[in-house]
Amino acid sequence: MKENMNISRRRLLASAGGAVAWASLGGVAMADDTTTPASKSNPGPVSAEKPLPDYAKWKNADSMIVHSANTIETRRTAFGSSGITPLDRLFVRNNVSPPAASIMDNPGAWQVEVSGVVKPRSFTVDELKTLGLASVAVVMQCSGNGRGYFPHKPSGTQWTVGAAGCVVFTGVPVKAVLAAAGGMAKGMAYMTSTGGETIPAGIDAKTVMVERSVPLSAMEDAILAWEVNGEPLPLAHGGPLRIIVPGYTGVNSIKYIKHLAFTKEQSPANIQQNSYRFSPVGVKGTPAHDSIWEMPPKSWINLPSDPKQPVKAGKVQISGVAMGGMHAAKTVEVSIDGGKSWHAAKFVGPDLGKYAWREFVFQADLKPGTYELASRTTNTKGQKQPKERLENNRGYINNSWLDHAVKITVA
Ligand SMILES: Nc1nc2c(c(=O)[nH]1)N[C@H]1C(S)=C(S)[C@@H](COP(=O)(O)O)O[C@H]1N2
Ligand SMILES: [Mo]
Repeated sequence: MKENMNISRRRLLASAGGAVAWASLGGVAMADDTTTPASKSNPGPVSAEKPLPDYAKWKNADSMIVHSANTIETRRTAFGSSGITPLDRLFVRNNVSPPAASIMDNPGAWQVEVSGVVKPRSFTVDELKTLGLASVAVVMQCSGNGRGYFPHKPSGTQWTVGAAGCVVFTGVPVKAVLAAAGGMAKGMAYMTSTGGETIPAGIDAKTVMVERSVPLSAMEDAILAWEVNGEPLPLAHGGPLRIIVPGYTGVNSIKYIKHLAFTKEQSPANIQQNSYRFSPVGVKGTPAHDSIWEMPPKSWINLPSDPKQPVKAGKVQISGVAMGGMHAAKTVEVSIDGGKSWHAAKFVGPDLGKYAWREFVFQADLKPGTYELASRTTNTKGQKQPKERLENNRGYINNSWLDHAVKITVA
């Protein structure tokens, strides 16, 4: 049996479908890179029976929905109310299987190569720690968060709200690393990061490598991080070292970064050229379509949100999270009648900066009955969370307030 698997593995690796085969042998369908219909690649959102994979065993199982070994979502009722997502409840998403746990044996010795600079060189994490120190609270959110609400059932993980969390990363500003490498070489337009996954021989690297380019403007607040929420960055979240591109969707924040390059062009990797592109429904992404980079304003209600748990009539604290994308969330409104009327909600807890989300609450006095709860936010630039999603083939960037509304029963 085992031998047969090895034989077919070798065959698959030698074939054109090798890349996909490698990913699935690692326990995943390459959700964001295949064109498999949703019905085939995704059995649906709730799969409570699946165990947490070894590299994420330390997660709080009751708080998570395990879609697959590489796609693990936070339950809507499990975010907590402090505005910071506890690490053991933070979602995990890997496009391909993560590297071996042994890369965490000596995190200080992990090396990142820096190129497209005046003095190209490598830095160990220990060396980076001498160059600067910065902390930033960010919403880490998968580009496909909310994909489960698209009616055309895009292929990929059917995330609802939980492919997102707000955490504090600590590391060194990319700008300080750039200065230590003599500044940028002339004519560069992108900051390109490469993940530390080992790509098996026989596969065209471009088809599977996790390498993303973002415009140079994204460097402003970017850091190379080795710590999250005060803890050493675990493998599941990109340890020993990860780039954090605040305000951008998760895919742009490359884990276990092994190469940081300033480049004239965007990465030739498929994940840059054709995946994570905003293309019309039914049309595959190409370089001609917009890349999925900056996040728009978005909010949703977390509590109460369980349709199976009737809420006690009387005073109810309706709470959730609001993020502003590239600019701070400024106001949030809550509706209890499916968006017919709106009420101002209040922010709760500290303001952790423009890239963080903020907890909000609206206190309602509810009589027995059913209610449709929704929220919508506006950021400091006046950008509003829309009622409708923007349709696109792969179901990216869903910030529709209507899609995120929840029906509750008050008894
Ligand atoms: N090296 C590498 N970096 C990666 C990925 C990956 O597969 N490999 N996945 C990206 C995607 S799609 C997301 S949403 C985030 C998820 O980060 P998390 O697992 O820490 O929540 O990591 C990004 N960085
Ligand atoms: Mo993602």
